[in-house]
Amino acid sequence: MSNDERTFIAIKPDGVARGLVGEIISRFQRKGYTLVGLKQVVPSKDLAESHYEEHKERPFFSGLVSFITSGPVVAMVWEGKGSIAMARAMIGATNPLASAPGTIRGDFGVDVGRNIIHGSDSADSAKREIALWFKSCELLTEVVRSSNLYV
Ligand code: FUP
Repeated sequence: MSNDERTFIAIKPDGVARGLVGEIISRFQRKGYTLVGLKQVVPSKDLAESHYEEHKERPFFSGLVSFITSGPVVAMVWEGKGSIAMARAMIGATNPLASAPGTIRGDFGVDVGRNIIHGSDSADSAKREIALWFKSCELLTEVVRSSNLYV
């Protein structure tokens, strides 16, 4: 497991509108991860459809795309040991009502269609989503880590 594993995280329009950006960034920082990319964008329909292409046959797809394009999204890339799986654990289950308290969705949400945040579910998804949302020049190449975080 490498110390420079990267994952794509997006705070969805509901999370931004509800003022949860600082809280969410703080959780990843306190865990020990490093923010290597950050921007706020209102995603285009093309970007949203590509991001969620695995769900294009699902009944909730059009509602999901219209929601995700309805306002600003805070797109981020976080780096650190085990970041892909750990971010998913910190985010919680897809349905906030099934997410344990202590997770982001478990602490702040109640509706699957307004579940605050997205996190890549695998190394392949992380690679694909980072390339979809960010140009390589928008990501840090030389990362200064917190001291005393790794052996
Ligand atoms: P997750 O990886 O936890 O974000 O969940 P999925 O990739 O399975 O689903 C992507 C998004 O589709 C969810 F964040 C919310 C939405 N969704 C629904 O609106 N209804 C559903 O029944 C399932 C997912």
